[in-house]
Formats: sequence, C-alpha cells, structure tokens
Amino acid sequence: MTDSTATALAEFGSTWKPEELKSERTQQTALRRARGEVPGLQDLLNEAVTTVRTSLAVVIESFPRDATALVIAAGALGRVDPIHNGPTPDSLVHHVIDSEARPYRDPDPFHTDSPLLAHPHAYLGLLCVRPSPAGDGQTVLVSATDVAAEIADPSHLRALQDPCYPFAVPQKSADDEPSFTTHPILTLSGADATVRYCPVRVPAGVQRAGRAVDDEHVSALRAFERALEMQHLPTVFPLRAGDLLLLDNRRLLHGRTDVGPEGVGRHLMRVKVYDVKQ
Ligand SMILES: O=C(O)CCC(=O)C(=O)O
Ligand SMILES: [Fe+2]
Repeated sequence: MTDSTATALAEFGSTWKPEELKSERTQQTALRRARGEVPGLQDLLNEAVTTVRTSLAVVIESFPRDATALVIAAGALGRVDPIHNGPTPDSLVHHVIDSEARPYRDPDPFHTDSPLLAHPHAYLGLLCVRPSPAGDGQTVLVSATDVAAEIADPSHLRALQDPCYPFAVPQKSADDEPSFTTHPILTLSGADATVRYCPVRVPAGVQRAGRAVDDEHVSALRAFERALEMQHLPTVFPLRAGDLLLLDNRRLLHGRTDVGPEGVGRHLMRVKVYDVKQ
C-alpha cells in the first residue's frame, strides 16, 4: 500500500467510531465510501481479495496500524465478526500480545481459528503492529491440500473426514461437566480441501471422549499430526510492522515460531471474517 493510500485510509477510519462498525450494514457502507474516497484502495482490495480466493493468503504491506482501518478493509472479504474474537465476547479487533511468561512465547503450533464453531470463520486478518525486534515469532502457513497430499494411506484420509473427532469445549468453571463437540478434521472435495484443527482442543477432546474414538480414527489423527510436522511443507515468513496478512482459515492452518525474550510486546491485531454467503 502506498503511503498516501495508508494515510488517507487512516484518516478515513478516524471518522468512524468502532461501535458503529459492529453491524455488517455499516461495515459495508464504510467500505463502499472508503473505496470511493481513498485513492488506490479500490484496486488494492480487489487484488487482495482475488489473491486470497486463488492463493489462500496475501500480505498487504505498509497498512496503517489502525484498528478501524483494519475492520473497514477486512470487510472486503465479508462480515467482520464482533462476537467470537478472543476471550472478550464483544471485540471486533482482538490484540494478540506476546507477554513475558511462557507459554505465551512458545511456538504456536499449526491450528485453524474458531474450531469449536459450527461454521468457523472463513478468513482471518492479522495486522502486525509491532514485530519481535529479534525477527523471531515468524508466521507459518500450510494448506490443507498439502497436508492431505502427505497422507499416503487412503483409509486415513477417509477417516479424517468423519465428523467424529472430539474438540474439547473450555470449561467456564471447575464445576462444569467436561464436554466436547465433534467435527471432521479434513474435508476433501475434488481438488479442494478444508481443515479444522487445534493442537490443544483435539488431544483434550480425544482424552475426554475415551473409547468413543476408535483405533482407526486415532491412527488417522496420528497420520495427520505427522504430516503437520513435515519440514518441507510450511511457508515461513516474518510479519513486519504494517504487514496485514489476510488468510483463508478453512483451507490453511497457521501458527508462529517461538518468541525469545526480546520479542515480549510483539503485537498483532486480529479480525475474524465470515464469508457473505452465511
Ligand atoms: O501470533 C501469531 O502470529 C499468530 C496468532 C494467531 O494464531 C491468532 O491470533 O489466531
Ligand atoms: Fe490463530
């Protein structure tokens, strides 16, 4: 993004209050006006949306580090969700900040976001406000198609598509009954592959479900996990300040490498987006 587009978008964003942008209608009104008023934005967003649809991810460089600009631009992919984004139930933009303590600096292994929802968000936007000065905390991406291609046994691929994999639901209090929801991990349709996975919720779910998950499905899950560890599969890159990564949350798994002590305060802003068909 050119500096003049970024400045004009940030200025445009400052005329909107975050709470005004909670409804899809207002988001789309703001986006329509921004496309008309911010020089260069229309072409840039059209190209970014096309790239996400065809290549599953795109990075827009030199994006303004501004939450409102982020919500407005992410609206080009669909409805920015004000509800299911992070622990606070009402946040269009969630701040991901690597803090002092482990495990917050440990690697964040491959996962998809919102894995417990019936329809996980279609897209994520991750805007880098402050990277780790040491250059660690790099982003890792891998596609469901590449992971599926690494699984040689067709019976594993079949089993992974069964909607029987337990994802542990977080307990609100210690008295809550431990529960889980079940979903497929991979879904293959022609050349298209979608994925839903969390390296915390799935193992905990398998433990809670006990014998309800049979050996065939456990062994398919192990094959999937082994494929995720294949070193040649992921794309690894640093997000620099002002980089906005837009990604397909159903066709890509994402994560990041660990963050050393210097990276405390690494800061991303995250939005979650539904596609318009829902
Ligand atoms: O810290 C990162 O780079 C990844 C964060 C992430 O996975 C998320 O916010 O969904
Ligand atoms: Fe994530």
